[in-house]
Amino acid sequence: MAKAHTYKFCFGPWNLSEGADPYGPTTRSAQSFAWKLEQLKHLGFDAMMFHDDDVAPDIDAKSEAQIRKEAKELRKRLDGEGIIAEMVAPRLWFAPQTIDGAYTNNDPKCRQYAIDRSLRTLDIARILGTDLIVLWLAREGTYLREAKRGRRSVELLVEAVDKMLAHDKKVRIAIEPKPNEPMDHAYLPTIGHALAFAQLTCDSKRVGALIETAHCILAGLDPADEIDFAMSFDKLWSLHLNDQNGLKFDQDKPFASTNLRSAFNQVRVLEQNGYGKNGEYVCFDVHPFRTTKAEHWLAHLDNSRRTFLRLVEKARSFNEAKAKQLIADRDYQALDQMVIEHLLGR
Ligand code: XUL
Ligand code: MN
Repeated sequence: MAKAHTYKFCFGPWNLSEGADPYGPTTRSAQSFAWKLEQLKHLGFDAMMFHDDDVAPDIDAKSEAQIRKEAKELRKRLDGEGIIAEMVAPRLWFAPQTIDGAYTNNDPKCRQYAIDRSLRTLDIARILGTDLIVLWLAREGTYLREAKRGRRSVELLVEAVDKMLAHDKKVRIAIEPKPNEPMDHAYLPTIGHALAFAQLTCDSKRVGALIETAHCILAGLDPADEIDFAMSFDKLWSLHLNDQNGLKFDQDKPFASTNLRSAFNQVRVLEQNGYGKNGEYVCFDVHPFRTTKAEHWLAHLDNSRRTFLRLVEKARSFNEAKAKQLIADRDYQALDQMVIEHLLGR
Protein backbone atom coordinates (compact mmCIF):
# COMPACT_ATOMS: atom_id res chain seq x y z
CA MET A 1 0.00 0.00 0.00
CA ALA A 2 1.39 3.40 -0.99
CA LYS A 3 2.11 5.90 1.81
CA ALA A 4 -0.98 7.76 3.05
CA HIS A 5 -1.60 11.18 1.55
CA THR A 6 -4.40 13.69 1.45
CA TYR A 7 -6.69 14.14 -1.52
CA LYS A 8 -7.70 17.34 -3.30
CA PHE A 9 -11.29 17.71 -4.52
CA CYS A 10 -12.96 19.29 -7.47
CA PHE A 11 -16.31 19.75 -9.23
CA GLY A 12 -17.68 21.67 -12.20
CA PRO A 13 -20.39 24.35 -12.41
CA TRP A 14 -22.60 21.86 -14.28
CA ASN A 15 -22.68 19.70 -11.13
CA LEU A 16 -24.95 22.30 -9.56
CA SER A 17 -27.62 21.66 -12.17
CA GLU A 18 -31.24 22.78 -12.09
CA GLY A 19 -33.04 19.47 -12.51
CA ALA A 20 -34.13 19.55 -16.16
CA ASP A 21 -34.30 16.19 -17.95
CA PRO A 22 -35.43 15.27 -21.49
CA TYR A 23 -38.99 14.91 -20.17
CA GLY A 24 -39.41 18.00 -18.04
CA PRO A 25 -38.20 21.47 -17.18
CA THR A 26 -35.94 22.66 -14.36
CA THR A 27 -37.03 22.14 -10.75
CA ARG A 28 -34.67 24.70 -9.15
CA SER A 29 -34.14 28.22 -10.42
CA ALA A 30 -30.70 28.96 -11.86
CA GLN A 31 -27.93 30.19 -9.58
CA SER A 32 -25.19 32.54 -10.70
CA PHE A 33 -21.70 31.37 -11.57
CA ALA A 34 -20.37 33.54 -8.71
CA TRP A 35 -22.61 31.66 -6.26
CA LYS A 36 -21.27 28.34 -7.53
CA LEU A 37 -17.68 29.47 -7.04
CA GLU A 38 -18.51 30.63 -3.53
CA GLN A 39 -20.00 27.24 -2.59
CA LEU A 40 -16.87 25.40 -3.68
CA LYS A 41 -14.70 26.69 -0.83
CA HIS A 42 -17.49 26.36 1.76
CA LEU A 43 -17.77 22.69 0.88
CA GLY A 44 -14.04 22.10 1.38
CA PHE A 45 -13.24 21.66 -2.31
CA ASP A 46 -10.02 22.95 -3.86
CA ALA A 47 -10.51 23.25 -7.60
CA MET A 48 -13.13 23.77 -10.27
CA MET A 49 -13.31 22.21 -13.72
CA PHE A 50 -14.53 24.39 -16.55
CA HIS A 51 -16.04 24.14 -19.98
CA ASP A 52 -14.82 26.83 -22.36
CA ASP A 53 -18.16 28.62 -22.32
CA ASP A 54 -18.27 28.69 -18.51
CA VAL A 55 -15.28 30.99 -18.87
CA ALA A 56 -16.63 32.98 -21.83
CA PRO A 57 -20.41 32.51 -22.15
CA ASP A 58 -21.78 32.70 -25.69
CA ILE A 59 -18.24 31.98 -26.84
CA ASP A 60 -18.98 31.62 -30.56
CA ALA A 61 -20.17 35.22 -30.74
CA LYS A 62 -16.94 36.56 -29.19
CA SER A 63 -13.58 37.58 -30.64
CA GLU A 64 -10.38 35.88 -29.50
CA ALA A 65 -9.36 39.09 -27.75
CA GLN A 66 -12.66 39.21 -25.84
CA ILE A 67 -12.36 35.53 -24.82
CA ARG A 68 -8.82 36.11 -23.52
CA LYS A 69 -9.99 39.16 -21.61
CA GLU A 70 -12.77 37.18 -19.91
CA ALA A 71 -10.37 34.32 -19.13
CA LYS A 72 -7.95 36.78 -17.52
CA GLU A 73 -10.76 38.27 -15.43
CA LEU A 74 -11.77 34.80 -14.24
CA ARG A 75 -8.16 33.91 -13.42
CA LYS A 76 -7.96 36.99 -11.23
CA ARG A 77 -11.14 35.99 -9.43
CA LEU A 78 -9.95 32.41 -8.92
CA ASP A 79 -6.59 33.61 -7.58
CA GLY A 80 -8.38 36.00 -5.23
CA GLU A 81 -10.53 33.19 -3.84
CA GLY A 82 -7.75 30.58 -3.77
CA ILE A 83 -9.45 28.30 -6.30
CA ILE A 84 -7.47 26.27 -8.83
CA ALA A 85 -8.71 25.60 -12.37
CA GLU A 86 -8.33 21.83 -12.73
CA MET A 87 -9.04 21.55 -16.45
CA VAL A 88 -10.84 23.17 -19.36
CA ALA A 89 -12.99 21.18 -21.81
CA PRO A 90 -14.39 22.43 -25.13
CA ARG A 91 -18.18 22.04 -25.03
CA LEU A 92 -18.41 20.64 -28.54
CA TRP A 93 -21.90 19.20 -28.37
CA PHE A 94 -24.21 22.25 -28.27
CA ALA A 95 -23.41 24.12 -31.49
CA PRO A 96 -25.30 23.62 -34.78
CA GLN A 97 -21.92 22.79 -36.40
CA THR A 98 -21.56 19.67 -34.20
CA ILE A 99 -24.93 18.04 -34.83
CA ASP A 100 -23.20 15.27 -36.81
CA GLY A 101 -20.04 15.20 -34.69
CA ALA A 102 -17.22 17.64 -34.05
CA TYR A 103 -13.82 16.32 -35.19
CA THR A 104 -15.45 13.41 -37.06
CA ASN A 105 -18.18 15.45 -38.74
CA ASN A 106 -18.68 14.53 -42.39
CA ASP A 107 -18.58 18.25 -43.33
CA PRO A 108 -15.05 19.77 -43.41
CA LYS A 109 -16.35 23.24 -42.42
CA CYS A 110 -17.89 21.76 -39.29
CA ARG A 111 -14.66 19.91 -38.47
CA GLN A 112 -12.78 23.18 -38.82
CA TYR A 113 -15.19 24.83 -36.38
CA ALA A 114 -14.46 22.09 -33.84
CA ILE A 115 -10.70 22.46 -34.20
CA ASP A 116 -10.76 26.26 -34.03
CA ARG A 117 -12.90 26.14 -30.91
CA SER A 118 -10.60 23.54 -29.33
CA LEU A 119 -7.53 25.68 -29.94
CA ARG A 120 -9.28 28.58 -28.22
CA THR A 121 -9.94 26.25 -25.30
CA LEU A 122 -6.20 25.62 -25.03
CA ASP A 123 -5.59 29.38 -24.89
CA ILE A 124 -8.18 29.70 -22.12
CA ALA A 125 -6.56 26.86 -20.17
CA ARG A 126 -3.13 28.51 -20.38
CA ILE A 127 -4.59 31.76 -19.01
CA LEU A 128 -6.35 29.90 -16.19
CA GLY A 129 -3.06 28.22 -15.27
CA THR A 130 -3.85 24.60 -16.12
CA ASP A 131 -2.16 22.37 -18.70
CA LEU A 132 -5.02 19.86 -18.66
CA ILE A 133 -7.63 19.68 -21.42
CA VAL A 134 -10.42 17.14 -21.10
CA LEU A 135 -12.07 15.76 -24.21
CA TRP A 136 -15.38 14.05 -23.67
CA LEU A 137 -15.98 13.11 -27.31
CA ALA A 138 -19.72 13.48 -26.98
CA ARG A 139 -20.84 13.30 -30.61
CA GLU A 140 -17.85 11.44 -32.07
CA GLY A 141 -19.80 8.36 -33.07
CA THR A 142 -22.91 7.59 -35.03
CA TYR A 143 -26.58 6.82 -34.65
CA LEU A 144 -26.07 4.29 -37.43
CA ARG A 145 -22.70 2.93 -38.38
CA GLU A 146 -23.10 3.30 -42.14
CA ALA A 147 -23.11 7.10 -41.68
CA LYS A 148 -19.32 7.34 -41.14
CA ARG A 149 -16.25 5.23 -41.75
CA GLY A 150 -14.72 4.08 -38.45
CA ARG A 151 -11.13 4.14 -39.61
CA ARG A 152 -11.52 7.58 -41.17
CA SER A 153 -13.01 8.79 -37.88
CA VAL A 154 -9.97 7.56 -35.95
CA GLU A 155 -7.72 9.41 -38.43
CA LEU A 156 -9.76 12.59 -38.01
CA LEU A 157 -9.56 12.32 -34.23
CA VAL A 158 -5.77 11.92 -34.43
CA GLU A 159 -5.55 14.93 -36.75
CA ALA A 160 -7.54 17.06 -34.31
CA VAL A 161 -5.54 16.01 -31.25
CA ASP A 162 -2.25 16.50 -33.13
CA LYS A 163 -3.29 20.08 -33.93
CA MET A 164 -3.92 20.70 -30.24
CA LEU A 165 -0.58 19.16 -29.22
CA ALA A 166 1.18 21.37 -31.78
CA HIS A 167 -0.68 24.53 -30.73
CA ASP A 168 0.58 24.33 -27.15
CA LYS A 169 3.71 22.31 -26.46
CA LYS A 170 2.90 21.97 -22.76
CA VAL A 171 -0.73 20.95 -22.93
CA ARG A 172 -1.87 17.47 -21.84
CA ILE A 173 -5.04 15.98 -23.27
CA ALA A 174 -7.12 13.63 -21.13
CA ILE A 175 -9.71 11.67 -23.08
CA GLU A 176 -12.87 10.90 -21.10
CA PRO A 177 -14.33 7.79 -22.71
CA LYS A 178 -18.04 7.00 -22.63
CA PRO A 179 -19.54 4.19 -24.71
CA ASN A 180 -22.87 5.76 -25.63
CA GLU A 181 -25.23 8.70 -24.98
CA PRO A 182 -25.83 10.92 -26.80
CA MET A 183 -24.60 8.62 -29.59
CA ASP A 184 -25.65 5.02 -30.10
CA HIS A 185 -21.98 4.01 -30.36
CA ALA A 186 -19.01 6.24 -29.54
CA TYR A 187 -15.63 5.81 -31.21
CA LEU A 188 -13.51 5.79 -28.02
CA PRO A 189 -15.76 3.91 -25.60
CA THR A 190 -13.25 2.69 -22.97
CA ILE A 191 -9.90 3.48 -21.36
CA GLY A 192 -8.28 0.80 -23.48
CA HIS A 193 -9.45 2.61 -26.62
CA ALA A 194 -8.30 5.99 -25.27
CA LEU A 195 -4.80 4.74 -24.44
CA ALA A 196 -4.40 2.85 -27.70
CA PHE A 197 -5.54 6.01 -29.51
CA ALA A 198 -2.86 8.04 -27.67
CA GLN A 199 -0.19 5.94 -29.42
CA LEU A 200 -1.33 7.21 -32.81
CA THR A 201 -0.86 10.88 -31.91
CA CYS A 202 2.30 12.89 -32.54
CA ASP A 203 3.20 13.08 -28.82
CA SER A 204 1.61 10.13 -27.04
CA LYS A 205 3.17 11.11 -23.68
CA ARG A 206 0.82 14.10 -23.59
CA VAL A 207 -2.34 12.12 -24.29
CA GLY A 208 -3.90 10.32 -21.34
CA ALA A 209 -7.24 9.61 -19.78
CA LEU A 210 -9.94 10.61 -17.36
CA ILE A 211 -12.07 7.83 -15.89
CA GLU A 212 -15.69 8.34 -14.93
CA THR A 213 -17.33 5.63 -12.81
CA ALA A 214 -20.69 5.81 -14.60
CA HIS A 215 -19.10 5.62 -18.05
CA CYS A 216 -17.23 2.41 -17.12
CA ILE A 217 -20.44 0.85 -15.84
CA LEU A 218 -22.25 1.86 -19.04
CA ALA A 219 -19.51 -0.01 -20.94
CA GLY A 220 -20.12 -3.08 -18.75
CA LEU A 221 -16.68 -2.70 -17.16
CA ASP A 222 -15.45 -2.54 -13.58
CA PRO A 223 -14.40 1.03 -12.69
CA ALA A 224 -11.65 -0.16 -10.29
CA ASP A 225 -10.11 -2.32 -13.02
CA GLU A 226 -10.25 0.61 -15.45
CA ILE A 227 -8.45 2.79 -12.87
CA ASP A 228 -5.77 0.12 -12.35
CA PHE A 229 -5.34 -0.23 -16.11
CA ALA A 230 -4.88 3.50 -16.74
CA MET A 231 -2.57 3.84 -13.74
CA SER A 232 -0.40 0.97 -15.01
CA PHE A 233 0.45 3.36 -17.87
CA ASP A 234 0.71 6.47 -15.59
CA LYS A 235 -2.11 7.86 -17.67
CA LEU A 236 -4.85 8.60 -15.17
CA TRP A 237 -4.76 12.38 -15.08
CA SER A 238 -8.22 13.04 -13.74
CA LEU A 239 -11.17 11.22 -12.30
CA HIS A 240 -14.94 11.68 -12.28
CA LEU A 241 -16.33 9.66 -9.42
CA ASN A 242 -20.08 9.10 -9.29
CA ASP A 243 -22.42 6.10 -9.53
CA GLN A 244 -24.75 4.47 -11.99
CA ASN A 245 -27.54 1.95 -11.63
CA GLY A 246 -26.96 -0.48 -14.48
CA LEU A 247 -27.14 -0.03 -18.23
CA LYS A 248 -29.47 2.96 -18.36
CA PHE A 249 -29.11 6.65 -19.16
CA ASP A 250 -26.03 8.35 -17.66
CA GLN A 251 -27.21 8.96 -14.11
CA ASP A 252 -24.30 10.77 -12.40
CA LYS A 253 -25.54 9.63 -8.99
CA PRO A 254 -23.67 10.54 -5.80
CA PHE A 255 -20.50 8.50 -5.30
CA ALA A 256 -21.31 5.03 -3.86
CA SER A 257 -25.05 5.67 -4.07
CA THR A 258 -25.71 2.42 -5.94
CA ASN A 259 -22.77 0.16 -5.20
CA LEU A 260 -20.85 0.77 -2.00
CA ARG A 261 -18.55 -2.20 -2.56
CA SER A 262 -17.58 -1.05 -6.04
CA ALA A 263 -16.91 2.44 -4.61
CA PHE A 264 -14.71 0.87 -1.92
CA ASN A 265 -12.75 -0.98 -4.60
CA GLN A 266 -12.30 2.22 -6.61
CA VAL A 267 -10.92 4.02 -3.55
CA ARG A 268 -8.74 1.03 -2.67
CA VAL A 269 -7.02 1.00 -6.08
CA LEU A 270 -6.58 4.78 -5.95
CA GLU A 271 -4.82 4.28 -2.61
CA GLN A 272 -2.72 1.38 -3.88
CA ASN A 273 -1.60 3.35 -6.94
CA GLY A 274 -1.00 6.63 -5.08
CA TYR A 275 -3.53 8.62 -7.13
CA GLY A 276 -3.17 12.33 -6.37
CA LYS A 277 0.55 12.27 -5.61
CA ASN A 278 1.35 14.02 -8.87
CA GLY A 279 -1.24 16.70 -8.18
CA GLU A 280 -4.28 14.92 -9.67
CA TYR A 281 -7.69 15.86 -8.28
CA VAL A 282 -10.62 13.73 -7.22
CA CYS A 283 -13.55 15.26 -9.10
CA PHE A 284 -17.17 14.35 -8.54
CA ASP A 285 -19.25 14.44 -11.71
CA VAL A 286 -22.49 14.12 -9.79
CA HIS A 287 -25.87 15.80 -10.16
CA PRO A 288 -28.56 16.56 -7.59
CA PHE A 289 -31.65 14.39 -7.99
CA ARG A 290 -34.43 16.14 -9.90
CA THR A 291 -36.48 15.97 -6.69
CA THR A 292 -33.87 17.87 -4.65
CA LYS A 293 -35.16 21.11 -3.09
CA ALA A 294 -33.09 24.28 -3.49
CA GLU A 295 -32.10 24.25 0.20
CA HIS A 296 -30.39 20.85 -0.27
CA TRP A 297 -28.74 21.79 -3.52
CA LEU A 298 -25.15 21.07 -2.43
CA ALA A 299 -25.77 17.84 -0.55
CA HIS A 300 -24.80 15.45 -3.38
CA LEU A 301 -21.32 17.02 -3.58
CA ASP A 302 -20.81 17.19 0.16
CA ASN A 303 -22.05 13.61 0.56
CA SER A 304 -19.85 12.27 -2.25
CA ARG A 305 -16.78 13.82 -0.65
CA ARG A 306 -17.73 12.55 2.83
CA THR A 307 -18.33 9.05 1.49
CA PHE A 308 -15.02 9.13 -0.38
CA LEU A 309 -13.15 10.11 2.79
CA ARG A 310 -14.92 7.38 4.80
CA LEU A 311 -13.93 4.87 2.13
CA VAL A 312 -10.32 6.08 2.31
CA GLU A 313 -10.44 5.16 6.01
CA LYS A 314 -11.97 1.80 5.08
CA ALA A 315 -9.25 1.15 2.49
CA ARG A 316 -6.52 2.09 4.96
CA SER A 317 -7.94 -0.07 7.76
CA PHE A 318 -8.63 -3.09 5.57
CA ASN A 319 -6.71 -6.06 6.93
CA GLU A 320 -4.39 -6.60 3.97
CA ALA A 321 -2.34 -9.28 5.74
CA LYS A 322 -5.47 -11.30 6.48
CA ALA A 323 -6.67 -10.82 2.88
CA LYS A 324 -3.32 -12.03 1.59
CA GLN A 325 -3.56 -15.14 3.74
CA LEU A 326 -7.09 -15.91 2.52
CA ILE A 327 -5.94 -15.43 -1.08
CA ALA A 328 -3.02 -17.82 -0.49
CA ASP A 329 -5.48 -20.36 0.95
CA ARG A 330 -7.81 -19.71 -2.00
CA ASP A 331 -10.57 -19.12 0.52
CA TYR A 332 -12.44 -16.53 -1.51
CA GLN A 333 -15.67 -17.24 0.37
CA ALA A 334 -14.03 -15.95 3.56
CA LEU A 335 -12.46 -13.04 1.67
CA ASP A 336 -15.87 -12.06 0.34
CA GLN A 337 -17.37 -12.06 3.83
CA MET A 338 -14.38 -10.20 5.22
CA VAL A 339 -14.97 -7.35 2.73
CA ILE A 340 -18.70 -7.27 3.52
CA GLU A 341 -18.16 -7.20 7.28
CA HIS A 342 -15.48 -4.54 6.93
CA LEU A 343 -17.90 -2.34 5.01
CA LEU A 344 -20.65 -3.08 7.52
CA GLY A 345 -18.39 -1.75 10.25
CA ARG A 346 -17.12 -4.85 12.00
C1 XUL B 1 -20.62 13.63 -19.88
C2 XUL B 1 -19.62 14.05 -18.93
C3 XUL B 1 -19.14 15.46 -19.08
C4 XUL B 1 -17.67 15.60 -19.00
C5 XUL B 1 -17.12 16.98 -19.19
O1 XUL B 1 -21.20 12.43 -19.61
O2 XUL B 1 -19.27 13.32 -18.04
O3 XUL B 1 -19.73 16.21 -18.08
O4 XUL B 1 -17.24 15.15 -17.76
O5 XUL B 1 -17.25 17.47 -20.47
MN1 MN C 1 -17.60 13.33 -16.61
